[in-house]
Amino acid sequence: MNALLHRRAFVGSAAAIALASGAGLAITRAETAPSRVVRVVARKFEFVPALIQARKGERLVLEFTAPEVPMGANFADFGVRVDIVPGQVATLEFVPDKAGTFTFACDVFCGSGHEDMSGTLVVNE
Ligand SMILES: [Cu+2]
Repeated sequence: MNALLHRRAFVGSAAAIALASGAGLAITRAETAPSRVVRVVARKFEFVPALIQARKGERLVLEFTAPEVPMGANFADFGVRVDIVPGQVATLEFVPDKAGTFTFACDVFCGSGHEDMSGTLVVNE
């Protein structure tokens, strides 16, 4: 009787471990869904890097910092933008849904070179 109880408990544990493993696998898959992280510095009056490569359908995670003054990054072709505040990391996530070459620009006035402050996003198929 004791042995039977023990076995049943063991089987129960194995099932629990299998369930936990399955759940862990699902979480891992979600976390590792295709994504590309790019750190971009917005400084007077350029984005570094000025060229960002992405892939259509792949989540793009942009982490902006601005060491000098408040900036903005506007990807008008994709309808997304973010404010970049000195001392903080501004994260902008989106999934480019079309391929091509697009311009993004600073949309927060930051000084004499503001109007020319832009970068290029290349989205590959
Ligand atoms: Cu600006």
